[in-house]
Amino acid sequence: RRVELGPGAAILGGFACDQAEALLEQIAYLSSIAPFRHMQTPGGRRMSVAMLNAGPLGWVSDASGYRYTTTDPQTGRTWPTIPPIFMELASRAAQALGFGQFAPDACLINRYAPGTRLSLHQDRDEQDHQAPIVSVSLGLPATFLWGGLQRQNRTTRYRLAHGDVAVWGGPSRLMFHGISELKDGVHPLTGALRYNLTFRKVR
Ligand code: MD5
Ligand code: FE
Repeated sequence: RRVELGPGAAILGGFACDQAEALLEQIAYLSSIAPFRHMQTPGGRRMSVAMLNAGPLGWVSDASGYRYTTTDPQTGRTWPTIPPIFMELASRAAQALGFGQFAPDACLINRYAPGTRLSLHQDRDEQDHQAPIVSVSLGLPATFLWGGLQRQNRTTRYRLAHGDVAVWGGPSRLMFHGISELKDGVHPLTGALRYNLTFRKVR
């Protein structure tokens, strides 16, 4: 099951299903080192998505803006290492879209509870816009909004379910996108939560 979104972008349905339990076990471990937290937007609002990072670089947002840091501002320590099973999955997914040698240096883990949303945005804090972004959905399903290169372009909705992996590369890398308010529900592996792993090559 593969849904083509545009040039260089597709949803690989169920690509990570076999590894879901192992991935969730690693998320639990990572969150014991770098706890999930709600970051502040530059405008001073609390993000409804809870986040943690793994890898040499981690994405942070606060009153001074968005950036990548080598240490966790909350603990002063480097971010935990990206687990090998994460790296291997991200590389296989990128490969499936023809992006060879994908070596991400940042893994952002987003956690959604019912009511959580991620408003329309572009991912443009990375220096390397050639490398794709790989995202892995776990737990409750979500509605993904896929727009265009301008905020006001109309959006198309796609469902992202447990085990789906999406790859965004080439001209699709800078598209506006977001996640609609998560609906109530219970998933056998995550309860009332959705997780999304996002792999990026920042530098
Ligand atoms: C999520 N996360 O489900 C999404 C999945 C984020 C974020 O958007 O920035 O943490 S990643 C979806 C994505 C990434 C890069 C490009 C595009 C979509 N796109 O061109 O549509 O938590
Ligand atoms: Fe994004």
